[in-house]
Amino acid sequence: MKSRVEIGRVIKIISNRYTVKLENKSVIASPRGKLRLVGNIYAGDMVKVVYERGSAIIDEVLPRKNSLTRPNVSNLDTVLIVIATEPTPDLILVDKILLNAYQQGIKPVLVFNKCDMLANSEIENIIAPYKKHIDTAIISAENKVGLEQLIPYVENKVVCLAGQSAVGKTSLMNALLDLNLATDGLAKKGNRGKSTTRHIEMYEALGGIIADTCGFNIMTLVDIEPEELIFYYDEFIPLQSSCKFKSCTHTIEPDCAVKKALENKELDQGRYDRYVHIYQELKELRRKLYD
Ligand SMILES: Nc1nc2c(ncn2[C@@H]2O[C@H](COP(=O)(O)OP(=O)(O)O)[C@@H](O)[C@H]2O)c(=O)[nH]1
Ligand SMILES: [Mg+2]
Ligand SMILES: [Zn+2]
Repeated sequence: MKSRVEIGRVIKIISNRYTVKLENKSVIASPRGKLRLVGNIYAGDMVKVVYERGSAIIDEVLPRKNSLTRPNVSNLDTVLIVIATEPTPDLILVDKILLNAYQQGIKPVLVFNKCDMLANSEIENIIAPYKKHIDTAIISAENKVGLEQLIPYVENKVVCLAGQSAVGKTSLMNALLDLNLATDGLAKKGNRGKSTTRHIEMYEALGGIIADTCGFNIMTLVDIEPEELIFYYDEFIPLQSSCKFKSCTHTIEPDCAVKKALENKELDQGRYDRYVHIYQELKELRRKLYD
């Protein structure tokens, strides 16, 4: 007799227990063979589940659309990059998360939280350079202000929250789950917001699912060749052909159109300075790897 095969999404991993959300129910499943090795199954993975002697077995992981690591999450549509009035925004981290999102084909949205603590004009000044490149939202998770702006990025999507500690990621997730409760009554309350490498859980909200923290550790690094970094900065691309050197990295080369545009205040200095910082970090990393 051929056994029943179902396809579902892994939404919770605690040690070696995997919760798979199937069409109408969730099951706790054990992985087969090699899949049992830690790190082979990500939260967000679509998997084939078969039943043997009444137990659910994860038989296969379907190809991933994209992924972030440590904690491992996959098949994301949106990453909400959270910054806040305090702690002081770490914009280098924001840019690294952005680069990871671009590289993986995940839509990034910059969310400024704790808007109750700072004048709107000051918040606008901080996020202005980003507005040319990505969608932004100004919110207060605690006071549930501005959350409706996030609905299009969360509704029926697979989402993760990323950003420094204490910016309000868990508060935002709780607020989104409450929004869920208010709109369709399906929110699953409970032990929310824990996520380590051994315990990662995604929550159902607005027809989609959300992970509290994704790929945080790895975002201190970006897996991009230093010379390829220029292609991730859309404002550099039209200038490249005006640089003296075709492969100009816009750092130390003479007759650089990007540096000229900076002098003319046509580009954002902060964003450029962070580009140089990340470029040098990538160069240093490669030097350490290959020297
Ligand atoms: N004033 C204010 N504080 C907030 C807001 N959202 C979160 N917080 C506070 O920020 C702190 C860190 O929040 P948390 O959600 O744990 O941050 P996480 O580390 O990013 O998950 C907590 O004390 C929250 O109460 C907000 O909108 N306004
Ligand atoms: Mg948290
Ligand atoms: Zn240049």
